[in-house]
Amino acid sequence: MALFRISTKRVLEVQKISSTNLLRPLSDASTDLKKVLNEKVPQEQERVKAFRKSHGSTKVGDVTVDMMYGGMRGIKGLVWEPSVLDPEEGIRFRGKSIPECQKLLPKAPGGAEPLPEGLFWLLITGDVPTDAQVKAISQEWAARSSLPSHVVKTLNDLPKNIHPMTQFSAAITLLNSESEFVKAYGSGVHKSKYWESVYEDSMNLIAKLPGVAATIYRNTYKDGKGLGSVDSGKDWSWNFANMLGYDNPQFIELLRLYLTIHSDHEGGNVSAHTTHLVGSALSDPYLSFAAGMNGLAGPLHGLANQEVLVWLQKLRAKVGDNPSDEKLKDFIWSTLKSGQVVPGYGHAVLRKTDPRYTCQREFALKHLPEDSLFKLVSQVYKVVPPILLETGKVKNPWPNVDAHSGVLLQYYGMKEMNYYTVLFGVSRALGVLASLVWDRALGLPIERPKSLSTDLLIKAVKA
Ligand code: CMX
Repeated sequence: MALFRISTKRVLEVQKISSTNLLRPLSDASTDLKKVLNEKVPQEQERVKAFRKSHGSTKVGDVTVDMMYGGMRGIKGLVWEPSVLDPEEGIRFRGKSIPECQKLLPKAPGGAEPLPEGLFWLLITGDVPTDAQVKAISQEWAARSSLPSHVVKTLNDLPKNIHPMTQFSAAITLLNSESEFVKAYGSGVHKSKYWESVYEDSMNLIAKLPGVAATIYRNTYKDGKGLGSVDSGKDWSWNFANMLGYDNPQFIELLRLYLTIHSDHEGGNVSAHTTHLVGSALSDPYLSFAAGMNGLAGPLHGLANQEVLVWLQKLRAKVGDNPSDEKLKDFIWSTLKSGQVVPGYGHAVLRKTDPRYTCQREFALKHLPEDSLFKLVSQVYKVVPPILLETGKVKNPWPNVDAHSGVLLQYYGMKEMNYYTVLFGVSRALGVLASLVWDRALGLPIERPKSLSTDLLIKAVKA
């Protein structure tokens, strides 16, 4: 067995080289995404097969006792194609940073932010799409967007006090009545074809999520009426905003940015890993993604989107607008001393300010520089990191994506903070479902790592 070790940097380099070489854009620039994938899948299957043949027993890391008790931090144990997270630099989607995606991906007419449709194309194919390819995805998602009546009825019947994430997860689970994968599996389709129906389910699910999410929003916070119909001439975010009841072009631009940057954060985070794990049992994409959403609903993960705003409101109530740094510090220390986390700060992998935070800050500097809540968020950015460092235990004192999203939504009138994680969930579908298609295309098996009891671990270590 080859025993040389591969550093994370080397893994990233290899990933960059191989994706540039092998996931080349198709020469015909087809706007048919499934056709594009049909050509890529066999190439990629061959590449992985050859790689495993030559390096299948090469060691890529060690596992320590601390890693086992410490949430598996740092264990390289998953393959995830759409994105890789560098601790210092942040996320790269198929090798492209967020500023690169903002520059390269197609935009809506007159818009400045990337269209999430383009990001999805990039995540699933590895290619930067053309305007025509992105337009085709907008149209395809519009065409697939209708909701089955039992899902709408169930959502309409739910009490308003059910948390929006619970409603979201329940509706996604119920959507599995529509699963093409379930039908194909039931009819005995060969496993080499699984990815095709997983692709269909993924496209249908992504297309239906804005309708599900908007129904939840309007039922929970508005009069339950007024869901506009989907316009196939408009993009996914425009239609989502319209169904939510927002027509401010700047809010729609924000939504495009928001839905792009929350999409994927490599494979180890709770929502991504859960979707991948549940999918490995050949649960269909609806069940797999619903499981991932139940993980996103945790306060240490996606619910931090909501928790940041709850915390900021408490902060404001306590110290008022324009507080001194000293007053802010006292509040932050009181949060820490009461055994709570400062939401929106820290990360399991990142060791710098999250570029997803930075691009939202840039959006705020451009569109709402004088907003008082934005000013408070900026002051918190200055004051929190030194305090977290002073605790001596927080590995990353810098803000993550969740520290900035709420203030932008508040500015445009979406005040219902309990809803924010649903928006995160709609976006997260793009990354985890792109990955799920590749999981089945590459024939990845059911996931089943080995666990040990403490007694057995002590024995193993002594031996
Ligand atoms: N406030 C207070 N304490 C924090 C902290 C924060 N923002 N971030 C980490 N810590 C603490 C941990 O709770 C841990 O304390 P104990 O040793 O007492 O258990 C210690 O610092 C070490 O933790 P770590 O190794 O730095 O961080 P982890 O990898 O264990 O956890 C995360 C990462 C994100 C869960 C953590 O930083 C946190 O709870 N942050 C606040 C919640 C948040 O913003 N979550 C969203 C993350 C992004 C996302 O998934 O959407």
